[in-house]
Amino acid sequence: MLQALIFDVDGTLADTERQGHRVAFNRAFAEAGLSWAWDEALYGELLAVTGGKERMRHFIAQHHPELPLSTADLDIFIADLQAKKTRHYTDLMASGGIPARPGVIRLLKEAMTSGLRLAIATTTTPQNVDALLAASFGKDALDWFEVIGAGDVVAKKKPAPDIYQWVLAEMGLSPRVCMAFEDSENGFLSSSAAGLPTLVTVNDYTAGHDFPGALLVIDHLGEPNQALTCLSPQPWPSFDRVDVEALLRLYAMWLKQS
Ligand code: XBP
Ligand code: MG
Repeated sequence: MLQALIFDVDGTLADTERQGHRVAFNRAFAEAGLSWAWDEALYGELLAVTGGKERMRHFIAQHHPELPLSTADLDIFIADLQAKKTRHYTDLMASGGIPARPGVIRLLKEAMTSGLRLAIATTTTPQNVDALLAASFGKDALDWFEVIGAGDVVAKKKPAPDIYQWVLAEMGLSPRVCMAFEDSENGFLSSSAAGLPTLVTVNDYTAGHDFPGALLVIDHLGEPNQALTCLSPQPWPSFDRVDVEALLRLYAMWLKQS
């Protein structure tokens, strides 16, 4: 029986990358006196690397190998930039935030009413999760999630399954009684490798990604006045939004074939 829903954060709960994290990175670079600026196109490419510290390390290796820093100094340099960036991100959230994606708050509340347990499995930092939830989900939203698996709580980030495995262990659940919600190829690979059936809501950075075996690939979870579009599998019984009843149908179909 389906017991828990485990949500990714960035790109899934809210579309935080383009106007949130990317802007925060650029403000951190400026604060550090660096001329670096990640435009929307470059950021889309850099998203292939999950984790802000890992992404900056990749960017430096690719675009600024000339940086005269020893390995130890580079670690310190990146950690300092990430601290600056996290402060800028949480300030951005506090000053207006990024809205929850369509249907997310509705489904979370319906899931709680139905007795489904909720958790988060994300590559971003716990501070960023707290800031987004407080700004865009309401001050009690932090209590909705039994477990928040975030950032460096695991050594290997998505697409490795570690963060989902950590959350499952904390909840004492098998992956087969849970469902994951993701937005990106890295996230989908992570939840799938951990054995969870996964529903994907794409965004404009991930619409071209592949999600073989996903329960459903849709543009968003839908609202009564904002019907979703199903991208895969076609044809899917026509319905305008994902509610708990739809999740249970998807889960039953997945159980039968898995
Ligand atoms: C998305 C990420 C994060 C953010 C930046 O996480 O990969 O790294 O892009 O946040 P997810 P940090 O989709 O798993 O929620 O700078 O805090 O890493
Ligand atoms: Mg994501």
